[in-house]
Amino acid sequence: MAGRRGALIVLEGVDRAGKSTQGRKLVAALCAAGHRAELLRFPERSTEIGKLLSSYLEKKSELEDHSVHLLFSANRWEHVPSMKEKLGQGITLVVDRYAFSGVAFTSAKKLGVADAATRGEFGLERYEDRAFQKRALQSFQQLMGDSTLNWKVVDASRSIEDVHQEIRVLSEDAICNAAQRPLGALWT
Ligand code: NYM
Ligand code: MG
Repeated sequence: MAGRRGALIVLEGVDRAGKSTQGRKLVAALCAAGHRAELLRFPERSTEIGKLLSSYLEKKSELEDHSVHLLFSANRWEHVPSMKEKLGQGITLVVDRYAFSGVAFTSAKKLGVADAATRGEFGLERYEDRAFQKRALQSFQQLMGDSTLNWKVVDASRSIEDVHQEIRVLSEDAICNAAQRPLGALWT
């Protein structure tokens, strides 16, 4: 509806939970239902900052932990102006990871100094091992407990289609509710 802002829908979770598949299907379904919706993902690897992050994740370069955390954050901030503009125009944004991944993955790192030896599994990106992912999941669970945000937990172990239907219904609700919340509140 004209004058209404779009919803900011963030898909969070551990690696290989199916976020990217679901994000693509969700945007396609929302567009088919007549909404204006676009897909974004973080890290967004195409910018200068994104390239530094991509190289780090691919283990082609080393970066100090605090600086890499801030680069992930900067990579989100460099997109905030265009995100706000789109939301203001009524476009719903489906975002494959956001700041919660930033917290969950950095804190998983901190918890894991003792077993850092699990790294180095050939062919995998940094962080993509069982022990690390388990700690990231614990971190996500903590974030959900503390947060006043509107989290919905979706069981991703079901079929792609079942998960999709649940996310689609939740997203339609979020789009209806978006108009009632001021845009500024999202970035405080
Ligand atoms: N990641 C992602 C972080 O460590 N911090 C962040 O702020 C974000 C957004 O990047 N293992 C990590 C989580 C993933 C990795 O993401 C690459 P993807 O979705 O596989 O491209
Ligand atoms: Mg990945």
